[in-house]
Amino acid sequence: MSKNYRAAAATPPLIADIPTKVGQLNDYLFDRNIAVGQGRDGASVLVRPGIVILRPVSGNAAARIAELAEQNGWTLTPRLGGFQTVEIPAAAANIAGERRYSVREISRLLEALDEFQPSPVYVYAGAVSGSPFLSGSPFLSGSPFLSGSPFLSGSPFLSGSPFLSGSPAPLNSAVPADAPTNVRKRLDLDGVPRPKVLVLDTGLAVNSNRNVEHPLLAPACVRHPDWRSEPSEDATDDDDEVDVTKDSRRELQSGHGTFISGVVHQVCPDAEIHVDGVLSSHGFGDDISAGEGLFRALTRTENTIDIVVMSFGGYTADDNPPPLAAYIDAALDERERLSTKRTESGESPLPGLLLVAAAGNNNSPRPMFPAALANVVSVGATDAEGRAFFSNYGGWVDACAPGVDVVSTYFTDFSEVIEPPVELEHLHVHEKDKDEPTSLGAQAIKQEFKGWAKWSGTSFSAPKVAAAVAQEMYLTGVDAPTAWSRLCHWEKFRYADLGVVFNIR
Ligand SMILES: [Ca+2]
Repeated sequence: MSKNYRAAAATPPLIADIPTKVGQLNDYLFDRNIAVGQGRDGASVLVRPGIVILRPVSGNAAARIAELAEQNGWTLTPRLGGFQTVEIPAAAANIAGERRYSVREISRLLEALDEFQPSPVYVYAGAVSGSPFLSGSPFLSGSPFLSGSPFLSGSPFLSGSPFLSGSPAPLNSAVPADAPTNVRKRLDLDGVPRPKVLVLDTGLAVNSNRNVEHPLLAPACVRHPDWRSEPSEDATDDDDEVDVTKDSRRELQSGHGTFISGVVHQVCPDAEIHVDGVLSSHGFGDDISAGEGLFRALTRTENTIDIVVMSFGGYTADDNPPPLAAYIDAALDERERLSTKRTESGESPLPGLLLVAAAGNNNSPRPMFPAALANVVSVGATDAEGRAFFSNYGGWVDACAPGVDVVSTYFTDFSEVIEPPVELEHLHVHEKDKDEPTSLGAQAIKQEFKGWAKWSGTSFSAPKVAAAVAQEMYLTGVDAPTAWSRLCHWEKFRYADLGVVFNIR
């Protein structure tokens, strides 16, 4: 390889536009303020249009950034933790005549701010099986939900696919379930502190008085005075809303945070659960909502949270860590620093902090973040046979737990009617059943939610592992990192590319 040849080759941009629209999802993603781009190897990413994020800088660098922003008419916004964002109006990133965003403006911002190591703001989605987002390249073709017939036969997956529903918006794939008969009771051990688990997700379902809606969760979940409530379907507030759009249908991931809180509670009933909303009702968040949610929650609890559950994830353009990694590093550093300060003044140290994340549901070894970060426990999903067909896998996956047909807490009173999937008749997979009426093709489905639902995904495996760590803490008195190191000891049973097996119902 000659030096001249290398010098002559232009460096391709970190992120480029994908050549085509993404089918029916196009409008949906546009309405959610999400741009679809591709990295240098063609793998797709979801990013916010017209914005980049910069890590903390000071002195001359800060002044230089302000000067550049002034010259170019960019909006500079300080963010929690010393981050700042540089933004042009999202509308300027719109592809002319189409309802989709271009990532060209992001590329320009990245180039202009190169010396400050800017990053796109990556979009994260709740890791629910049946959600078609975030698949490998080209966009959506790697989705297992459209390729193999077994996946089309189970109704949650079918109803989660926008291509089959006849609806421009993808449907929520949680289905009603009966209340479990064997919910474990609290041990209420004398003088033993409750492990504190923070759920960063869509929030928690509350009633009109802003009290925790679900009777099982009411004694377990802590509501903080700065509870955020905003009547917008794309708000990343602390309310887990059932139907913000008022069309009598749940949004794509309505109930996700409430469900996960219930998974934590069922595995470790003595855990004290804290919730911070970082995803919208559609299940979308980004580096800013997730990073700031983490900071906000750790600050309000005076850095006493033991375990953080992040059942969401996204991909980056170069498969290197996203800005959320810097927020996580900062949170861990802060915990360490505050703890040292306490011990130096003769107080007891703060507990160690453990972060746990869902590995994602794209049946892929491509690293999904934040799960793939070295300082985050990454959790994949199993079924009765081994790896669940949708679960991501690879050396970056640390643990796994059952993630199919998980039953947990949900909205206590909601009914919705799902119209028959209009395009079903065009599919060949059901050809042999053509003459037999199916519950899917023939009639609308009415779903009544009475507090419990059944849902699948690595989203629900991650809180099982987090709660198993919490239970170990509670029973043995160690902190979360120590409990995790015991539970992932080399003697424990592992699956290849899926880590330590937590066979928790
Ligand atoms: Ca709705």
